[in-house]
Amino acid sequence: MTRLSASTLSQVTAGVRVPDYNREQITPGIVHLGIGAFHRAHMAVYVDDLLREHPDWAIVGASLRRPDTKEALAPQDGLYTIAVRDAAGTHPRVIGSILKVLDANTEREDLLALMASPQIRIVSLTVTEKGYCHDPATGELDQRHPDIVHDLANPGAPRSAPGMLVEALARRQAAGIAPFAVMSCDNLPSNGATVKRIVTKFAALRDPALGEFVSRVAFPGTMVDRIVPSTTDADRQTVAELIGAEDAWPIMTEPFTQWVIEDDFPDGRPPFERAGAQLVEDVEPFERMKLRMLNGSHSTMAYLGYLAGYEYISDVMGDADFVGLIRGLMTEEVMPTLDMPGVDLAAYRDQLLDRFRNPALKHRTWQIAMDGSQKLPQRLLGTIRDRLAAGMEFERLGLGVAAWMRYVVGIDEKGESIDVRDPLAMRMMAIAADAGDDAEALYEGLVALTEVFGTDLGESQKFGETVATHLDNLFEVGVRETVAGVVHGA
Ligand code: CS2
Repeated sequence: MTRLSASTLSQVTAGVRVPDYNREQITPGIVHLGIGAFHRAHMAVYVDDLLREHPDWAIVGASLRRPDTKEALAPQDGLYTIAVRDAAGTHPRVIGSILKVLDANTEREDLLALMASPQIRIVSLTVTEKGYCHDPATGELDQRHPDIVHDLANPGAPRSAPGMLVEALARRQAAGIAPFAVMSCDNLPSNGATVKRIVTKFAALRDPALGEFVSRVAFPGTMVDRIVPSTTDADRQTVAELIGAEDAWPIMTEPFTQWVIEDDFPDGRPPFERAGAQLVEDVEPFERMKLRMLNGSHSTMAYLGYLAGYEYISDVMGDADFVGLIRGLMTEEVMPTLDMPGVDLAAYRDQLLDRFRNPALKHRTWQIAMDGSQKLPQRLLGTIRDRLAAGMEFERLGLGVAAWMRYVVGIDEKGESIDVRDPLAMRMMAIAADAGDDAEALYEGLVALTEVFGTDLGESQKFGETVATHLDNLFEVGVRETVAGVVHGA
C-alpha cells in the first residue's frame, strides 16, 4: 500500500476530505511546541480550515522530547489523517496545516532561528502540565527543576519550553523584532497568566531587562477541549483501509471540539472564529468550568475505573454506580462553584456524560491517570478549596483524591503492579512503602507533598477526615463497594 504524502495525496480514496489549498503556497506563521496527538486533533484542524484564505498561517511543529512524530510525519510531508469516531462510524480527513516538524534536540538552532524570525507571530504550546517546569500548587516556576537549572546555565541551548520561549524572545529583542504571542493550549488553570508568570520569571533570572521585555509579551489564555485517545496499531489499520494509503500516525478523536481564546494578539492572528473558535475577553470562567467538570470527572473515573478493572472510559460509563457518582460529582459538588451566566451547566454536564459514553473512542483510564500530581490541583483541589471555604461537603471529590492516593501506591486490587507514570512517582512509592498497610500513614505522607496540596489542605481537619475515610474504605472494602456506598449513601 502507498504511504500518504504530497505526491500520493491525489490517490487517497475518493470522498475523503483533503486540504483545499495549494500546500506549495502556504508559509509558516505559527510555531507549535509539543506536536502531540492533541494539537493535531485540535488547533491544527482549525488552521487547516483557514489556510485557503489565509496561507501565511501554516504551522511548523516541534517535538521537545521524543522525535517519534517527526519520524512518522517527515516521509508524509507533514500530512496525516484525523479520524472522527462515534457510534455511527469513523470519518477520516487528511490535514495539511503542519508544514514540517523539527526535533528540538537535534535541530535546536533551526527551531530557535525560525521562532526568532518575523514571519512567526504566534508560538503555541501543548507540552502537558509538567512541561512548564512549575510548582502545580502555586503556579510558580520551579527554579530547582533540572531543565531550568540547565537552561539558566546554558541559555543559548535550552531544552525546556520556558527556556526555548525566552531564548527566542531574547533574539527578537536583540534584533528589534516585535515579540510573538505565546498561546498555551494546555489544561493549566488560567493558562495564559500562569505561563506568563513562569516565563517572565525565567527571563528575569536570565537578565532583568529581558524580564521586563517578556513582561510586555501577550500570553492569551485558552480553553481547549477535544478527547484524543492514543493511536493504536488497530487504528492505523482502520485508517489505511478508509483512506487507501498508509499513515504512520493518524489521530483518532471524537466529533466534539471546542476552543475559547482570549483575543490578545498584538502581532495579528488568523481569524480562528471562522473555523469555529470563540474569541472572548476573559477565558478563565470557561477554563475553570472545563477543568472542573470534564477533567475533574475524567481523573476521578481514571483512578477509580482503573482500580475497578475498567480499561476504557466507555467501560466505566457502563457501570451505573460510577455514572451516578460522576453525575453527582458534577451536579452537587462542581456546578455550585461555577459562575457562568448564559451557560446551561446542566446541558453541558449531560453533553459530557454523552461524550464519555462514546463507545467508539477507546480512551484508556491508564492514559488519563498519568501525571496526577500535576493534574489534581486544577481538576479537583481548587473545587474542594471553594467548598471548604463555603462550609460545603465534598464527598465525591474527596473520593477522587483518595482514589489517586490508592492508585499511586502502584499495586492494584488483585495484587498486580500498576505502571504509575508521574514526575513524583519515585517519591510517592517511597511514601507508600513507608506507610505499609496503614491508610492513615499513607494519607499523611501524600498530603505532605506541598507541590500538590499546598500547605492549607494538609492542615484542614475536614479535608483529612473526608479523604482518609475514603482511602481507608478503598483498602478495606475495595473500589466498587466504596463507590456504591457513596452513591447509595450506605
Ligand atoms: C484527559 C484530557 O488525559 C487527560 O488527563 O483528562 O486529556 C482530556 O481528554 C482533554 O482535556 C479533553 O479536552
